[in-house]
Amino acid sequence: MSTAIITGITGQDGSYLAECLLAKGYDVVGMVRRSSTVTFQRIKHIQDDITIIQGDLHDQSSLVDVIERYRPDEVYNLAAQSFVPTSWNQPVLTGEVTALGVTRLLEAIRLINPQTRFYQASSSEMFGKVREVPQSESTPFYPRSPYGVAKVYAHWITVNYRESYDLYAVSGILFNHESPRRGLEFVTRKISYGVARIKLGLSKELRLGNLESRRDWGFAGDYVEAMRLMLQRGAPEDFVIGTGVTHSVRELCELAFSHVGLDYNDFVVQDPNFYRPAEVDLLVSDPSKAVKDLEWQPKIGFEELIHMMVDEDLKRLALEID
Ligand code: NAP
Ligand code: G4F
Repeated sequence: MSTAIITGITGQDGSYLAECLLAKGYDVVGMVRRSSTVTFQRIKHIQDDITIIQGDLHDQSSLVDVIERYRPDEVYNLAAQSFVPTSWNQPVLTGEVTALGVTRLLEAIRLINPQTRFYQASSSEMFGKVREVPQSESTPFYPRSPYGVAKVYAHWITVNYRESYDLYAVSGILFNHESPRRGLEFVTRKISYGVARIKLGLSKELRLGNLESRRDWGFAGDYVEAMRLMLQRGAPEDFVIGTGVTHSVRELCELAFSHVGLDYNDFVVQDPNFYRPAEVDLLVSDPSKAVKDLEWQPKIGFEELIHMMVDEDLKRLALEID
């Protein structure tokens, strides 16, 4: 039985990846940081099937301890300060966790158990002000936020440890992926939750930022399978993962509101407070390498994804007000 450590197991992707690995028969160890309240909402249904250990990407000795204790076959580094706007308010923290945290983890693996296979959660935000359309593994990076800059560092340190120390270390360059477990601050969930609140009479408007920016949105449950596949190959390589289709935030609003019989024009208010100092206007992937070499395909399309998120939020809120 293989042992996998997931950092960021309490996050959206961590919870889906844990389910995916448990279904494949792995021993799953989740690293969580200490907090004053429990953050296990997304994993409470599988808590009895996994091992939880405390550790923090800020703290080298906690990472050494985790690797020494479990000597894992695979490590999936999903932990990060992952919200782009926060990276302008907390640029140093973002760099410490999202960039240097990766070096700390790679060092722990290199020194203690170099045969461990390592997955780094890289991001399409690294393409930023895109140099070509669509974006593939060979597209140059031009990050537009402290988060994007931190992810570029994390990407290259992963490549560097692979080339310097012969580690099986790979980087998955994932485009936006969403689900009913997405944090409430990200635009898809902000909209699905906002639509549900308006439909149930709990809110009158939804305040958003730039409606014209375009993203390649897929379903998180599909994307974690690609992470696993990247660690099962003969040689370590990086992959772009996305749907190859792009939509605007405005289209997302139209779809989500019309799903419950409403017109978004009656409720969406554009609020400059949600504009970013520098925007990523357009992201769209070329996932052909993953389709060919990983035999990976997204199963859930954009419309099904947004309907699923709105339906889940309606269900959850209806239970709360019952
Ligand atoms: P998420 O829901 O924000 O989860 C982030 C996780 O990191 C949480 O479990 C969080 O723990 C943990 N964490 C934060 N700081 C930490 C620290 N100092 N030490 C240890 N753990 C820490 O993010 P996600 O959407 O699942 O994304 C997973 C990863 O993929 C992230 O690295 C993200 O940047 C990257 N990514 C995401 C997407 C996407 O569209 N979702 C696309 C490309 C790349 P708490 O629960 O305690 O906060
Ligand atoms: O949902 P978002 O906050 O996601 P963003 O910035 O693309 O980042 C997410 O995807 C990355 C992969 O590309 C990950 F690496 C990262 O960790 C994160 O998961 O914003 C999407 C777009 C932006 O252009 C933003 O300006 O939606 C636009 N937007 C418009 N109004 C808004 C809002 N975004 C948010 N969060 N809130 C708004 O009110």
